[in-house]
Amino acid sequence: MKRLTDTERDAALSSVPQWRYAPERGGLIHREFVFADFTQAFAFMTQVAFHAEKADHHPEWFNVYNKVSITLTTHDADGLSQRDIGLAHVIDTIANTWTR
Ligand code: H2B
Repeated sequence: MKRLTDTERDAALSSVPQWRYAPERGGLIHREFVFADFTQAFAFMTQVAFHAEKADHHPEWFNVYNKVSITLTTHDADGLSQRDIGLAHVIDTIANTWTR
């Protein structure tokens, strides 16, 4: 999977406006989600995990109680690829069924 060019990246980022791009951290995107409680946060993580495993593209994430922060990057592309953008879209869709 190849890394997005600067132009491709700018276009892709505008399709996932709630994700922040962090070039200083090696070219990744990140977003924090807040749920009603731990049960909802973990249900969200479970749905994302099943999708990620099927797609063989996995989030780097950190959970404390009702918060989940997620980082997406593509190691073999050494930066952001279309797979990160695709996973961000799926994660947003899943989160929309849980967030208030
Ligand atoms: N997930 C993410 N987010 N980035 C990767 O580069 C990646 C992955 N690589 N999941 C995959 C697994 C790779 O290690 C396997 C062998 O396909």
